[in-house]
Amino acid sequence: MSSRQNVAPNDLSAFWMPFTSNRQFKKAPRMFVKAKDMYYTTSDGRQVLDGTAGLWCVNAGHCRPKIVQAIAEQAAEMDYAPAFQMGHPKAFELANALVGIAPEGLNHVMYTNSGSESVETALKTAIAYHRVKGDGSRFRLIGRERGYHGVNFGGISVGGIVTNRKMFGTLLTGVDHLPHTHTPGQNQFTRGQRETGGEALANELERIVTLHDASTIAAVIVEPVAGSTGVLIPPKGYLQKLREITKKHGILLIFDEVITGFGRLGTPFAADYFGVTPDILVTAKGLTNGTIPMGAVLVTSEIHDAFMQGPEHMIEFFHGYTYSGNPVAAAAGLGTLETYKDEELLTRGADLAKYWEDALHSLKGLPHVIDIRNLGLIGAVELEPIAGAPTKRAFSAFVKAYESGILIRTTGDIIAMSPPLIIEKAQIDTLIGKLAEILKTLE
Ligand code: PXG
Ligand code: PLP
Repeated sequence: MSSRQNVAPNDLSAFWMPFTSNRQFKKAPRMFVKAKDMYYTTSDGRQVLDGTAGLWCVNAGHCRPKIVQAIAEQAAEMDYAPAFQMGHPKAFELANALVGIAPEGLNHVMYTNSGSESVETALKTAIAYHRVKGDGSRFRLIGRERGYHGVNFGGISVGGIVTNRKMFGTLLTGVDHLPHTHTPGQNQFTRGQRETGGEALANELERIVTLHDASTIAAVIVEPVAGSTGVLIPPKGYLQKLREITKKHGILLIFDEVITGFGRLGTPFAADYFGVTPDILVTAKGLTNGTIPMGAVLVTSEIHDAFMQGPEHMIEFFHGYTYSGNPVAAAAGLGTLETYKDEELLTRGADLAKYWEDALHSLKGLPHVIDIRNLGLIGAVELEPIAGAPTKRAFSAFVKAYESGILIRTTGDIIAMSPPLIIEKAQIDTLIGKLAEILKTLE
């Protein structure tokens, strides 16, 4: 078989790339052709240190042997089994393994193929749960400003990013939003969670409940730490208070842990980090280390059991995907969880978090840096936008970073980083050191 890995495709026009400035990219493409552990190799043969775990998903680092082997063996042994009315062992094994590492009480798993599908699954489950319990008037979904819950209709409806919403018509009805937890102009350069303001922000839910009445609200969905909109760290007490209010009113609490799941904060899930257990936990990304697309939605026995009624030959929940629990994806998930376990990666971030925090905050004082935020192994550096040209300064940092051998991510004028959990201290020094040099050169 011939290797095409260093051959640049000669026509880039057919692939309409996702969330990409297509015309700019195709004039000066950035291509990765190989990856191993902490590094990508570019099509021109350079090594790039991965400061973002791909897109927040390669938590164990790249091309890890157990995952590669699990995928190869499963693809050769059985490629696909029908997802509806048939099973195969690995989907069940993986569900058990997930329940084993999940916060207590989250005992049942539904599979999807992405974070976006996991979100749709969670929202539909929440509404249907109330209905099977005879509480069909609970249909409203409450999201949050600056929330990201993927790109499907339910997710953009509860999400809070105007560019992801404004082009797409009426979206879902019956949706309301909590205020976001960011306080620009105050609390800049806070390390980790800020001490104050958490309860007051969570109490905004009481205002929404008063407006709509609790009896109409099915669920509240939040990211424990907002990732995509620039790493917004909730103040202390915020999630605890949201849990208290939702419980009091019989509203389900959904944590979207697509980014925070699988060790990102130094605990298996953010639910563990904050000591708050939701009714539904949404995952994807790190579940298969970014290899084979797969998501999982974990729910309590109370939710699962509510559906298990009526004649036994009947389908209990009219929902699922052709590829739910796909054998190759399930094998990838098992190889991934094994790798996390062997190398204690789901808690490794706890040991590195302080070093990561100090490194990030060493950028304070550099040109254009107006805020730095961090928690676990997530970090963000917010830049002052160029007047009249928002996003331009951070995007220029991104391109310069790529050229100088580090991969960072930008959203607006915020630089976000979330390295693979195998990162070594010396690599943190390289990542932040190179970023510092780049910040000094920005227009
Ligand atoms: N929920 C959350 C909290 C996410 O972060 C999704 C849902 C959707 O997952 P899928 O697999 O459908 O993309 C996400 C995804 C970025 C970035 O750099 C973030 C995501 C995806 C791509 C880029 O901000 N988050
Ligand atoms: N569209 C059509 C015409 C289909 O037949 C199906 C599945 O059978 C779908 C969409 C949904 O695809 P998936 O199950 O992969 O989400």
